[in-house]
Amino acid sequence: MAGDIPGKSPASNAGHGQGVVGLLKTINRDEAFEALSQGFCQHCEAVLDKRIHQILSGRGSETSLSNGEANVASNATPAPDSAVHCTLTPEANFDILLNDGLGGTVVDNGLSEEQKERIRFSLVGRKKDFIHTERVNGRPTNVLKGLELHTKVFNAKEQSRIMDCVYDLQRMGQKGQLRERTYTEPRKWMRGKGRVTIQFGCCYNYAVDKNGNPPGIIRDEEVDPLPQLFKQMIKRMVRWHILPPTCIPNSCIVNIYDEGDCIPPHIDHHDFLRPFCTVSFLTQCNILFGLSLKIASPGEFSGPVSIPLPVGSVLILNGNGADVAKHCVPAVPGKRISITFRRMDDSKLPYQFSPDPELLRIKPLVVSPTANSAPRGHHQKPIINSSFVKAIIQQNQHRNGQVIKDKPDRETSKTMNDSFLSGKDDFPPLSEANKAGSRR
Ligand SMILES: O=C(O)CCC(=O)C(=O)O
Repeated sequence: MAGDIPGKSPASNAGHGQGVVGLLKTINRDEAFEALSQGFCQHCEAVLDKRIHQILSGRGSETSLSNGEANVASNATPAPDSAVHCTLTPEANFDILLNDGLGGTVVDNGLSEEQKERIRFSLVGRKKDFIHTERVNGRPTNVLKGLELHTKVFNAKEQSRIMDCVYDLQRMGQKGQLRERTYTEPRKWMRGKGRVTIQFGCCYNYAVDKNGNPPGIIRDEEVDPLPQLFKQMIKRMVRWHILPPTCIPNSCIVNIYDEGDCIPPHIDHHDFLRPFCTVSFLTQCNILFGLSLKIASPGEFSGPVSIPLPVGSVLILNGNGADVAKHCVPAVPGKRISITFRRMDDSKLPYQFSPDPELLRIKPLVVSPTANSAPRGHHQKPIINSSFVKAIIQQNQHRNGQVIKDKPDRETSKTMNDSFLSGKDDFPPLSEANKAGSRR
């Protein structure tokens, strides 16, 4: 782990307890986690693995951060002679381009697809403890209970691939190449009103339509089936423990917002099961939640809770967060696309609907020593040791909820508000775009 960091000479990293160790002391736990969770060669992974285990079993003092790798050499998998130690690998090297679960045999840059998936899985940020108390039927109620925000689920390359797919679908819709009710592009007759929608799996009716159909799924109407890439997104969300395997989406709505477009306050129709989720692209914006959301001006709303939605993130709506609080997206600060994935209630399925076999057999990623079945060739031993991944996940779980949940309510609320306001819990710093959004 004594490798060079760009801009730092090896000399400046060495001795006097300064260098990397000194730097580590200057950053907080989350930043240290980020710095230590990617890009190491297998030898250094093994060093980290051992240290984490020693810390977990209360024996952290046996190997301090400064006493080098010698202590663990016997347990470490030696790096191939040609290996470059500790090059901080760019995120792109963990690219799996939504090929999740396709096995551990393909090796690229020394990492199999399975190893890359496990690294990506371990890097997902999970915030599950949103709190905002309002009185419901006279009782103080956390109206956000059930909301979860999972960040860094789709990386930049994947987002761009998904956007290319959406643009292709939009072009097809504009040319009349999709089924009639799949693509809807309303006339932009006033600010906030131009959001384009593309529906797959079922035709959802927002309001009583010209045929007198009430809001909900129109069972005798057909739209196009879920595109392949969207099924891969669903697969990822189930494999990465974001959506439960008991509620695999079989429909979705793509929302294409131009700057200034919005989605007004609503609770999603119960023709769709809970949980459901929305994935964000292109521009970070805020989603508002509350028992009562007010119209401030065309496209603009106000409400008690505003949650930033980073691009590449997945917001899960469940429980009170889906059914007690309303939500809305006020006029967005720039072009934004979201995809809302929902599972239809079996009794509301379109008459012509047939389940997609690919969506029936998705299983969540199993995190166990045997799951790490990477190729065992001389230069292709697993770089990510499964126990290391497990330790990271335990750390993630610890950091993201389980511990905080056990605290008394008042303290929990304070902790969450503090961390929320300070931008912790995997919220990236607010972008300029979002600052504009948060003025609302
Ligand atoms: O665009 C979003 O993130 C929210 C979408 C939404 O609320 C919906 O599709 O019902």
